[in-house]
Amino acid sequence: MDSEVIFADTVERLRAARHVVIFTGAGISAESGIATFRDHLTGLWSQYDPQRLATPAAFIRDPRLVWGWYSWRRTLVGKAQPNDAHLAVVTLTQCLPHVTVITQNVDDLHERAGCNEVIHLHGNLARARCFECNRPYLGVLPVSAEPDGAPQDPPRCNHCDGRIRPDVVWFDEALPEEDVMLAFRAACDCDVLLSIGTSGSVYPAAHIPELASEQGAWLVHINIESTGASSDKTLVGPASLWLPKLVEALA
Ligand code: BV8
Ligand code: ZN
Repeated sequence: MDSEVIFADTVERLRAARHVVIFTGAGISAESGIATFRDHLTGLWSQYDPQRLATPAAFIRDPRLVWGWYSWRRTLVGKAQPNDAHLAVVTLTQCLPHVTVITQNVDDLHERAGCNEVIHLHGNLARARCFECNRPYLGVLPVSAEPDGAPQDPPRCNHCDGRIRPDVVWFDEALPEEDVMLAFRAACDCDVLLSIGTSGSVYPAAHIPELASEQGAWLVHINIESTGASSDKTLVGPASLWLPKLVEALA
């Protein structure tokens, strides 16, 4: 089906929807200048594979390197602004009767755009906790001194002197149970699921669009390239193009 037909059908489905899920991945933040997870890393980090840095084993092996990478990413997120796609998501939450926003992203751009409730499946860069005792770290999180980031000593826990880690879900770590349950329940209940800027390659998060589609919801991907199962519908193009168009058509 071509994008215009998919677009027109999606507008009708959104108009009639009782419950809409908006499921986002790194692609929605790409136009805010934040590299996606599958983009090649740049500078100092170009020699590393994110999947090998985003693990407990990497942090145990080299806490300075891993903490330095997250400080750099936190610095980039702090400098970035929500883009038109994030803003359009906020408008959709305001103009549709019931919208659940679920993100795989660890940035806070949905919140800074004005989304009040966001289910973060993979945690949040803006928070940190103790690697040993899991207590939240309430100190100020350091930013990267170097423009490209650099290894950095993680702060220490006031309670047990353990190393502080980013409050994100690393590979081979369990996702937050409550958030997963809420996300899966929304996917099973919704009439429409917009899957925006995700390669659908990370589980269990990638089950969410599949669950929605299996229970009969209208599933549409918004991505710069065709994605998902061959039978899936994709609005091919940047999220910052398609989401404002959907908002305009619903007005
Ligand atoms: C777990 C936080 C069990 C950290 C992240 C084999 C098969 C299946 C699964 C597995 C397997 N082997 C291992 C697993 C499990 C593993 C997994 O899924 N691995 C994959 C890679 C094979 N999953 C886990 O380990 C999970 N935990 O299973 O635990 C368990 C249970 C009990 C007890 C103990 C353990 C944990 C997964 C979470 C990992 N953490 N992030 C950090 O960020 O540093 S995941 C990471 O990938 C990010 O969160 C990111 O969001 C996420 C998914 O990627 P995307 O968001 O899709 O981003 P990506 O770059 O891939 O794609 C971007 C897309 O945007 C592209 O399609 C592009 O075309 C598009 N795009 C670009 N620009 C735009 C655009 N679209 C629109 N507009 C644009 N402008
Ligand atoms: Zn501690």
